[in-house]
Amino acid sequence: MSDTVFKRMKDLPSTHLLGSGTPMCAGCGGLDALQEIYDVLGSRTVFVNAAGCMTLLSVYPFTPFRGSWLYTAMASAPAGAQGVRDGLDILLEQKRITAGENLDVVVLTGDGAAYGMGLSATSGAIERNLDFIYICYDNEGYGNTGQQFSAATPHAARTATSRGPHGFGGYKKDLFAIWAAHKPAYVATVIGSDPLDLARKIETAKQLKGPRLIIALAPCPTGWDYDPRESIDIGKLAVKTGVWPLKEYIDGKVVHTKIPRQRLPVEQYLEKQGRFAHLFTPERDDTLLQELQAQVDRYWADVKV
Ligand SMILES: Cc1ncc(C[n+]2csc(CCOP(=O)(O)OP(=O)(O)O)c2C)c(N)n1
Ligand code: SF4
Ligand SMILES: [Mg+2]
Repeated sequence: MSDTVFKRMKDLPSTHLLGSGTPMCAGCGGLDALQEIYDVLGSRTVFVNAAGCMTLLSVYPFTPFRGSWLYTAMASAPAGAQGVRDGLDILLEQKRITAGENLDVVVLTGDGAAYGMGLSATSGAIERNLDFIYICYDNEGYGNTGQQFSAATPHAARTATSRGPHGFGGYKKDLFAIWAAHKPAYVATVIGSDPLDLARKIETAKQLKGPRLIIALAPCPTGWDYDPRESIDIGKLAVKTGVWPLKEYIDGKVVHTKIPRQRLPVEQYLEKQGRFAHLFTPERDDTLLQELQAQVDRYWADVKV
């Protein structure tokens, strides 16, 4: 992480969820998506959270949510969700709560937990057909600890642990496909900058039973190194360049909910972010830029419309 990023982080004004006194970075795309998701989910929700930026929303005994909040170890949120669901089911069976008092169990984690550390617990929970929604806000790195690379970091992005001339050498894991391979009830990608698409998908997820995943790309001014005012534009560019396909898996089929028919060049998305600055200065890295564009082109060439 560069000194500029830290300086910017220090100078940022704070924003709050539902009156919480907990400071988050201005322009946080994860918080933006969470606000929109929470609007649809409503207060009859128990959040089960693994360590990450959103953990800072709830500082015992306070939470900005109207519902409940349970904090778990990083790899264990789906196991925690199992315990909460089982507890609610027992209360229902014993008629100690009514169906109207039942709660939705919602795992909320970053990509570090969802794509990596918690994947084994997630796979087990899906196999057990656990009735839960998993929300992953994907800021493509371990944001809370200074943006080290995670299994969701895109190729060539600079992170605190991939500072070399070509950035991160690995490739972003396809969490959507990993979940879909388990044949769960629902999987969807969303982004806060497209609130209508997001709201419809959360409504759909809410109506279903069983394991359901929502992955929200979360533009992160602090970790991606850009001005917080650009968050919405960067989110829109992620969709318009085809970098972040908006899609859902339901009834065994994958459907793209927004198809960018005239895709913008990927570099319009990359050039706005300091984490990709080495692709443009001190001189253009045409090889890497072409590779990144080709990766996106290959994806869309396989999409049947
Ligand atoms: C087992 C374990 N290793 C490391 C940590 C330290 N840690 C706390 S938050 C965090 C980053 C989590 O990244 P992610 O899930 O992507 O959420 P984000 O911070 O980006 O919101 C890490 C590594 C931890 N809490 N537990
Ligand atoms: S580091 Fe990124 S994800 Fe974390 S609070 Fe700041 S903007 Fe949001
Ligand atoms: Mg993260």
